[in-house]
Amino acid sequence: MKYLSPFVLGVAACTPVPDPHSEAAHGRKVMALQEKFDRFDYNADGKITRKEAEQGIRESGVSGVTKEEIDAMMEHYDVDKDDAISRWESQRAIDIPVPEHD
Ligand SMILES: [Ca+2]
Ligand SMILES: [Ca+2]
Repeated sequence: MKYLSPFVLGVAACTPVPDPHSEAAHGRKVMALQEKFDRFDYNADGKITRKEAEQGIRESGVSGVTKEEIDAMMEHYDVDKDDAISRWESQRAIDIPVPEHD
């Protein structure tokens, strides 16, 4: 199973840092994630629904994302299973790495 992470993908793309584990790098990641989160949260209710995630991925220009990959992503991030990714859930994703795929 492949886990897709638009947050982490976007963060990685815009914040190349020499030491990804430093405090400063972590701070930058969190800041980049906040921006990403706000961009994906189209109706600004503090949660990213599956629909918003799909729209965000599409508008990010990420192609070839399947429905199954979005399902896996939502499942991975949506800790409390309310079918939406809350801000704290997205922040948690930074501290708990997304499983690597082959
Ligand atoms: Ca929303
Ligand atoms: Ca949730």
